[in-house]
Amino acid sequence: MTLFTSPAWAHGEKAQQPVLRMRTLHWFDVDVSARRLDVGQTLVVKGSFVPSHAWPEHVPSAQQTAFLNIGVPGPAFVRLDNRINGTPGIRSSSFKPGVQYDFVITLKARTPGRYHVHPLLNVKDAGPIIGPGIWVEVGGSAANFSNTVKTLTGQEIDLESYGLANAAGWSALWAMIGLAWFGYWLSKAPLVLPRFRRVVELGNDRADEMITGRDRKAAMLTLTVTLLLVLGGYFWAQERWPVNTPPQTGKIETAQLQREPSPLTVRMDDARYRIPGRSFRIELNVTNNGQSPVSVGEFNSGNLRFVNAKVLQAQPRDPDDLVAPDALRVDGDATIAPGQTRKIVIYADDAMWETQRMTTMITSPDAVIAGMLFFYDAQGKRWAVEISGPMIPLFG
Ligand SMILES: [Cu+2]
Repeated sequence: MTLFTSPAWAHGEKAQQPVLRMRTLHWFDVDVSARRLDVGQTLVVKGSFVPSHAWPEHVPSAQQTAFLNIGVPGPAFVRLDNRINGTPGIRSSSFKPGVQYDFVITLKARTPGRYHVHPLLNVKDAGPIIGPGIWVEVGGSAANFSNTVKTLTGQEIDLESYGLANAAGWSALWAMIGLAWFGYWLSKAPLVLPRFRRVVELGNDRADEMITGRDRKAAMLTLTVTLLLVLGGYFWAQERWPVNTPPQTGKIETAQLQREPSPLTVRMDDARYRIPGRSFRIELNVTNNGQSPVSVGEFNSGNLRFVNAKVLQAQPRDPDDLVAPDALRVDGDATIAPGQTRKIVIYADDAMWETQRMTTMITSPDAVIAGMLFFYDAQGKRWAVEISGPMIPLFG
């Protein structure tokens, strides 16, 4: 029982290959408007993601077709609105590497319970790529939930039950016709083997002799009833709902926001993961073309946040929030002055590498890692830079 109730296993976020977590999307600033709410109340999930430049060759890219959604087990919420850089996210879109997309998803709580709410991007042919999860508790009673909308023709409908009887009725009708057809042939038992033997005996040309006049009449009747129902159903629906539009399946282009160009150029020269120490050592070459000195405040990779406590204060919001508040350290002088180009060495050391099963990256045939580095100046202004490159595992 414990196996099934253990919350950390809820979505298999740990089961996703490290390469998928580190090199597809960098999620950051993900937050929810409330950690507790009641059925019928609104929950806003906000955050940003940047598709990686190091997107693996074998994984279909978000540049093709992708759709932003929320990952919670079951229909616990309904989605009221979904914006990415201000563009409505009702339809699929495509997302370019290196571009920052800010999203706002508005949900309404539907069923009471405790949910690990994740933003996720469904990438066509690749599957869902999941962002960080936050626990949200929904109280109240499911009976208080209502989900009505006004259609373009001014009709008020309840989406919880709209069209349900219609769909159930048609499904039942078709199932009955199917069963009747099946039943007719069953009534002629024995069926499969004896008839097969007859076919072999008579030869293919004369096998039709087994089909009687009554069989032909039954087939004709079934065909006529089927066609009449299809045609009748069509005319009935046209008559009853004269104005209708098909579900919209086209793609939409997501806007790109004007952002201040980054003054930083960062090259990853070397990355080594020391397995016994659960320690990532990364050598960087940083150029600061900005006006103010900057230092590294955070390394974010595969939804794990390694924070440099000297620069940034960040605490886990709940026990499953993957923030290590003091796990990033910079060797020697951490500040890069304006106009300076310098090598710095950072260490991201935390048991999270192990507990979140990131260490299986050493078994990947393509041991390339990627992550987001966040630089801060003294005023707290932040610059995000992606780094990527090959990683060498160290076993001792
Ligand atoms: Cu989760």
